[in-house]
Amino acid sequence: MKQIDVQKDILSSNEATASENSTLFSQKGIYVLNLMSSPGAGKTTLLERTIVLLKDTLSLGVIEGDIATSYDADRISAHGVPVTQINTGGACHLDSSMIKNALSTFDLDVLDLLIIENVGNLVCPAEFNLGEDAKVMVLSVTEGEDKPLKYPLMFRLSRALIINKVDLLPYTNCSLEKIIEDATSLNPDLSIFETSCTHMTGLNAWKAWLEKEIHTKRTRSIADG
Ligand SMILES: Nc1nc2c(ncn2[C@@H]2O[C@H](COP(=O)(O)OP(=O)(O)O)[C@@H](O)[C@H]2O)c(=O)[nH]1
Ligand SMILES: [Mg+2]
Repeated sequence: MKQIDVQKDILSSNEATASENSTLFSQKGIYVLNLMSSPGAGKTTLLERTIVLLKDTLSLGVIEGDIATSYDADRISAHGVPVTQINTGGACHLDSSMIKNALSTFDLDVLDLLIIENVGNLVCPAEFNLGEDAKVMVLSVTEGEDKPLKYPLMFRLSRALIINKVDLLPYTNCSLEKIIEDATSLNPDLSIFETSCTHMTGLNAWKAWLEKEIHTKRTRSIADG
């Protein structure tokens, strides 16, 4: 019996385009985040809060990935930030060629920070690099403390974990300590933030992390010429 490893081909072609995207982002001096979580964890709300915190000092752009609708793009657009909606029509993740195609809708010469909100899913988005500088994941406390060990890849590959909806902790049996312990055991370098996007807590530490990331990339590109 002959077997063709389609998965491997898809992933290696995705890597090639991700690498092209990454080179373009570096040439243009754009820092890029790939924001991932299960549906409803609070990605778009976090994005809206982040936009308010940063839009006076940085030029922002957003790519929204969803299976259907432009609901999230409409929420971002209300903040006056350039946004492009990608509808995957069923696919459970974004891939690097979708991002490449969406880039023509932005003025890349003026952008400092591009945030990509991936399709809500704790599995597939982690497998597809988009050319981003960092993967960041959001986990809300209502999803349960068992998620790091059940969905380890996303926790392993992310640079930062935002534990959101901490305002709801009193109404759940979720242990923040357990999430932090398990996530750190999978990825000791993970930066962890505890936030409530509705009560506006924990967001300054997240903002400071992001500003430092952007600054570090800029300093590195200047040093590299
Ligand atoms: N209680 C509470 N609700 C939140 C918080 N962040 C987001 N939400 C709510 O969670 C729901 C899903 O949020 P959304 O940002 O659309 O999640 P997404 O699907 O990951 O983009 C919305 O009703 C938000 O208002 C939070 O920190 N606390
Ligand atoms: Mg969303």
